[in-house]
Amino acid sequence: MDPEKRLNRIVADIQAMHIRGAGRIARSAILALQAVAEGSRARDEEAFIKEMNSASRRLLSTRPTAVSLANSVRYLMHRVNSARREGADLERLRSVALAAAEDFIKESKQAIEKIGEIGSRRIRSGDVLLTHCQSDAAAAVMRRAWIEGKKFSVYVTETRPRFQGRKTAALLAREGIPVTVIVDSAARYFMNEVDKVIVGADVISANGALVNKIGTASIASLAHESRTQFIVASETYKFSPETAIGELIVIEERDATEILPKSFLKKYPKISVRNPSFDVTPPEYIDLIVTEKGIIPPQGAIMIIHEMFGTIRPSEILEYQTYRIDEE
Ligand code: RUB
Repeated sequence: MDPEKRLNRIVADIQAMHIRGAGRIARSAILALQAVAEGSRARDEEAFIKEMNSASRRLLSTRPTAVSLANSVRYLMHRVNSARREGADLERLRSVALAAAEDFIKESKQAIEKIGEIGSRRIRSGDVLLTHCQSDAAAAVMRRAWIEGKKFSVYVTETRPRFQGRKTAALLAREGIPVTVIVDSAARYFMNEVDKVIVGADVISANGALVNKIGTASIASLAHESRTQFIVASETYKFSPETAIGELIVIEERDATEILPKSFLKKYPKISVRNPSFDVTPPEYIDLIVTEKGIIPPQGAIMIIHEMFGTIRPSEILEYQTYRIDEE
């Protein structure tokens, strides 16, 4: 497919949530940049970088909360920009971009495997789990534990308004795991039966707070109230370096029609709708975060951010801000 068309298709699919989930969004953005690099007709290095920057900005504007998306773009463009600073020519820049894309995809898939392996050690036979939304990382933990022969069951919230829980339920059921689907508001009703809540992450902030699908924070507070363990499964590229320098995560608000039909909204034009897609779970409600580098308490988030991005210096802030959407 023509690279421009491929980019447009991926941008549209992320926006319409045909591609969704923080990890998949990041990998798809990388595939789009790979297509742009491969098909670029730029005549010199500057034109190539300009083309890649413009594709990066378009991708970043699709889901504002997804730090995984920003970090994946940053990962690839940091390698391209560093090569340029070292004097790489056009063909070298292209090959650096393609190698970075391949590495990101390989490493992000390995991270999910590793999270499955590490996280499954925290699941015991007889456990009753509860999960919210659809997360590849959380699913990897449950799948791995099941393959290892542990017997447990899972409550899956349907996850209004987009019902991602149905997909999770189908996925777990296909593995043979006993699954019970509940409405989101029944979480309190069942929480006393639950041993562990396990969810994925869209963002982990520097203070260890979790940004994940709307409803996660209420479930975490219920778990806290009933002394139920709350586990987050998150690849380290979902940790946000911006939050280490005081920025706040932007919470995406989506269209009213995800909640109410158009006809209803038309009939009652005075009714307003708010539809935030994510919420923030404070670190006090989180027992542990399972990453591909090991298990950390939420207070360890800042260490991961420092390890990944270095002690963030002003020059580095500038480099990553190059890809901020509001710079256009
Ligand atoms: C999906 C969601 C998921 C995280 C983690 O939200 O909140 O829990 O993205 O998923 P949306 P993964 O459906 O709005 O994208 O572990 O697969 O990255």
